[in-house]
Amino acid sequence: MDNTIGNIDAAGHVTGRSIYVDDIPVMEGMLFVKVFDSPIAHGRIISIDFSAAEQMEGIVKIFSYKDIPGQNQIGGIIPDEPLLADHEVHYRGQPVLLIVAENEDTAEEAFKEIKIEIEPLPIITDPRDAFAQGKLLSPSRKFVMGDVKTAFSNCKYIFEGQTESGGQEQLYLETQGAYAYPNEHDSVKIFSSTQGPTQVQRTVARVLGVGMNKVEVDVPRLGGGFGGKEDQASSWGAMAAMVAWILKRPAKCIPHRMEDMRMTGKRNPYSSDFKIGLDGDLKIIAYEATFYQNGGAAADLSPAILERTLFHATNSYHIPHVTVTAHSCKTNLPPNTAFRGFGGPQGMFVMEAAIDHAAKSLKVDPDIIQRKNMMDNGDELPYGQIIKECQAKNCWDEATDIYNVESVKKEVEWFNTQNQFYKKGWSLMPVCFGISFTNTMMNQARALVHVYSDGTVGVSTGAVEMGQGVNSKMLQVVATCFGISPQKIKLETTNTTRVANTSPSAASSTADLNGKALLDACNQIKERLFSFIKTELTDNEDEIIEIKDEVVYINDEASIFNWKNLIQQAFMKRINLSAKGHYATPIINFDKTIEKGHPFAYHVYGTALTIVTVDCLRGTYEIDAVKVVHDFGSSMNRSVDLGQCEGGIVQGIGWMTMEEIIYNEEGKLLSNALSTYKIPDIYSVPKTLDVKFLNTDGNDMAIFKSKAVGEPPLMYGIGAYFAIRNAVLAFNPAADIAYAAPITPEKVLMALYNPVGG
Ligand code: LUZ
Ligand code: MOS
Repeated sequence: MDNTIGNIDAAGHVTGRSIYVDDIPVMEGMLFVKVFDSPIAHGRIISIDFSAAEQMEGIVKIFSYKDIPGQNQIGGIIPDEPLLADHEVHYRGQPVLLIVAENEDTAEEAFKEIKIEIEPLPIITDPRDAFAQGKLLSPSRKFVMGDVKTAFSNCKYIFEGQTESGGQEQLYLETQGAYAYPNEHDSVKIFSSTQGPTQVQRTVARVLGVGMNKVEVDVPRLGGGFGGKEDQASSWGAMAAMVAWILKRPAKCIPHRMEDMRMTGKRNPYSSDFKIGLDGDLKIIAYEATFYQNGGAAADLSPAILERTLFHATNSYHIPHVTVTAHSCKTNLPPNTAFRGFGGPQGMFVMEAAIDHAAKSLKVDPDIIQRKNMMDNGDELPYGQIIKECQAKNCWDEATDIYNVESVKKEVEWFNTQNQFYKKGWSLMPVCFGISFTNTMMNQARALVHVYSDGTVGVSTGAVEMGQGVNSKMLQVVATCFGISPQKIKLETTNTTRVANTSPSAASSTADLNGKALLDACNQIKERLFSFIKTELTDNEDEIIEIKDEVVYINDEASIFNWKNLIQQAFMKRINLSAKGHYATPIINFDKTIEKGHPFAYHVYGTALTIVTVDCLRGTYEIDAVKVVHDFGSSMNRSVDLGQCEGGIVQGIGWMTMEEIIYNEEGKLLSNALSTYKIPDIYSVPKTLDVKFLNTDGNDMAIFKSKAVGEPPLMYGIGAYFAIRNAVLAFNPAADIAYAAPITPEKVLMALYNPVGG
């Protein structure tokens, strides 16, 4: 495996040559589409008057729901979300009208001329309030293993508590957006910034009332997705496509940053209750949790996110008796959606809080309880899957060993005795994350490979490049399989006409699914080439043929063929040099009626040590170090994998510490710009960030045994919350600190001096 290839997009990115939706040369006569969104979080629309706006010079038309030719429906899992509001609005920022203008400035002017009258209805922003009023987006779910009731009655220690975790803005550098133009035969082509080209295609077809074959979606690449464009790219695609299709002119719909922030959903905030029971040996015997997910005003992906919360509710621990329940609560906020980790982080935070709470109450270090309860081979997870090839203890033990956790503990303690106004804290955070879409059906992919007659190769897959480096891995698959130079291979855009019925690039599974489909396609071509070689050169069926560095070897000896003349001659003999590959993950299954099965191809493991310093006069803090041992399997691209790991960690720390989404009681987003919503910058990232690759064989279900890497590292960031909390407690042991993330500097400052004089 060529591990030196790095990220093939790097040079394009740093020189500004990489192409995003807004860089695509547009056609003459392109229209701008601006969304007029609801200024009220919940209400009945009494009247809308856009006549003055529509008459402004440069305004071509203003669309309402009445102009939608097909269904006014964009809900992916549950059909509960209109593209444009009809009689009611359910969140502030909900699209109501589309202003179509010759240019952007005119559209902005017209926006101000639109009058909307809305009769207000009660606004709910809190998931527990929604639950109390019976407002649910989807049926509640419950995973059960063993018998918690009996188990709790046998526990020596029982602790209960409540946790809160906040939302998180995906903040992709490139905002949402689409550019569409009408094509012949009543069809439309859309360039979309989406993780899910097929999702956009399906939604556009539904909104236009045409077949999916009339809708072509093309994705050059994304300036980040992080889950925010798994489902929510569809509305922007549909808006641009509808305008283009009806007005027969090219149209672009790209929101500005603040529009994107106020109109789109974020990571689901959760409010949760936990109950944990331990025996005298600190073995966790029973665990119960109830999750109240803040879903926002429509289901979007929340029902699937809810499911993953339950799958990861016990993180890396084996607990014999578990009951976990989850409710997807309907509130008047923008529909919340996928964000790296997809509910997993929310579930794990509660588990870690429960352990921390038990440890503090019992006056032991949490890592004693964590290590004692770590899962191992043969353990059953609450959803029935039996753990195999477990690396949980290996990662943990290697981390505590190579990062010298025992001496870190002593150093932190020493530092804290020596410093009055600076305190350090540490934590250990294990992670076990399941790889596969939890919806078994989605675990499939296809790829299309053309070997051109000059020996160069064009590759299309369902994978969307969003900075995560998947195209680099796809290129490696082809180069390795064919034994040719990466220079000969071109990765094409992701396009629904070339590769159909794609699953979104999500769930950390993109390289596995598309890589395996691609391998299937390449192997088909290779088999045809090898049988051609056999007919040309030998009659012996037992010859071993290989291509290395573009030279064909037969029984380890270089033959007269190299890649280029092999392809030329195969073409002359009319050998098919194109192939379509397909892959569907074997083995996996899940039965929702009993909530049991084997949903994941495999799990990814790791452990993070986090050390922080809190400034106890200011409430500010620094992350001194995050040191990780991570199970990459047999990494096929160490620099891409390392980049994913580092990025995930920093993003997880952001979620847990500084990124604070604030809506007021009217459902208005207050943290609506980068001045009020802070994400980690170069100053707030860990001063030291070490990632040790655990040496393992990897897993056959992973592409080239190189394990999925997109989401699992994000959850190491949870360690930052606990490390900061511990530092605060070192200053003020009486501090009453809720298990509520993010633990912002403001909250730290309050906790340092609360109760006052404490
Ligand atoms: N998307 C999805 C995901 O539809 N299903 C999943 O299981 C998932 N997991 C992580 C991220 N996105
Ligand atoms: Mo995702 S949260 O789009 O894998």
